Amino acid sequence: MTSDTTASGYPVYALLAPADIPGYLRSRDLLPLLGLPDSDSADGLTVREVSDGNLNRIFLVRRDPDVPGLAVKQALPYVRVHGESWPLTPYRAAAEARAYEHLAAIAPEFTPAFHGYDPGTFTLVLEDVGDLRVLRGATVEGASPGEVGRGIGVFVARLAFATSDFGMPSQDRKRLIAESVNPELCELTEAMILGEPYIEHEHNRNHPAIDPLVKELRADAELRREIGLLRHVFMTKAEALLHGDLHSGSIMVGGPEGNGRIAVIDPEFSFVGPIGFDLGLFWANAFIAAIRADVLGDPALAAEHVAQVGLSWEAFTGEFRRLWPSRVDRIFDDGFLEVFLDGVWRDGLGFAGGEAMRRVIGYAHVPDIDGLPDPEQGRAAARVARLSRALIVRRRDLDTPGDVTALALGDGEPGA
Ligand code: SR1
Ligand code: MG
Repeated sequence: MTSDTTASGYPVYALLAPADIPGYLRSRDLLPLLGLPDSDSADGLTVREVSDGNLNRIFLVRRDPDVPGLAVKQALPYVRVHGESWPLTPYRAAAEARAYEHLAAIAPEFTPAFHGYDPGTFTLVLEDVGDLRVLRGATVEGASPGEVGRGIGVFVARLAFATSDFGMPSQDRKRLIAESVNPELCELTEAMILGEPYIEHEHNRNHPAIDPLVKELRADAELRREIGLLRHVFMTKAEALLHGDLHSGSIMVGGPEGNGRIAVIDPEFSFVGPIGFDLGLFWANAFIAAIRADVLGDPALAAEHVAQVGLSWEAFTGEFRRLWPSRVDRIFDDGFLEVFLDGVWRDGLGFAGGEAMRRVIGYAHVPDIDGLPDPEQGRAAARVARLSRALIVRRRDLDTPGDVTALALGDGEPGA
């Protein structure tokens, strides 16, 4: 190890500050993307830090503050929430860059333009999609989700089909699996979503109103067995390249109603895994949004959020079936397809349960619930936890989006 290398093995690198960004873009010859000549001083650029989430610094760089320019995203060498006490190597930026390259080729209409990766500073430069809104933020403000689920269903189907054994020859697929391994972030997901919430762990927290319920859940042998099965599916089922963190904070939508452009961002958790994981994360956050709306006394909005599950499933299966005749391996026949899709549905329900559960009893909570006043916050947390358990342990009996709608909106006993 040299003095230029950290104890974790990655090179020492400087963290960017807003004042560094114009010079940084100049050094990378990226000023022409902003309509400036290479030789420009870049002094006139405005830089705004919009860092969100736990893992990165993000800067928006514009010539005109009202006209989108470029986004500069740098991986931090730690998880932000605990200061620098939770180290994480910045190599996830390389995983994110790889994922963006695939997304740009497979689903460009759902992806911000990708302008390159700098391995020396673990920094990506992307299209600035700052004129869109983060779906979670829009949801918390009470916006309708519109039909965002349709777009997400098509996005997941395109990515999944193209990078599965149906879209790629077998040897190419093996190379994709090897190139896309993302050990550190997979381990984070295994802990955050499919591990820690089910044991006593210092990372966990919950609303005090659900203390007795949380105790019950951690002593629930059926739940523990099923989360173990889902964890193992996550660890071993290399079906297709995933986004890997497809919650509503990773989806940007155009317009307050969400009916315009959809841009999927932050694919740093990308790896080859079970397709139901991407759908499940999206569904979980639709359920959470629905429960939020319901406890705030807006059942019509709650129904719109839950409807995203059916819309995305319909769009996913529709696009997957449309692509099916182009599959590269004809040993897989139409009978196989039905069994395969059924497996994706049930994996998706289980992972939705895991994702929703961790948002109320694990480490990374969401403002959809934690931003609620009391006593609604405690009631919402209890509903999310009960619904999550039902999705995890009853996923084999829940056959249609209608079945889960009934559960989520409180018609079925476990979610009520
Ligand atoms: C410690 S990181 C917590 C969460 O943030 C990311 O967006 C992932 O969802 C991860 O689980
Ligand atoms: Mg993220």
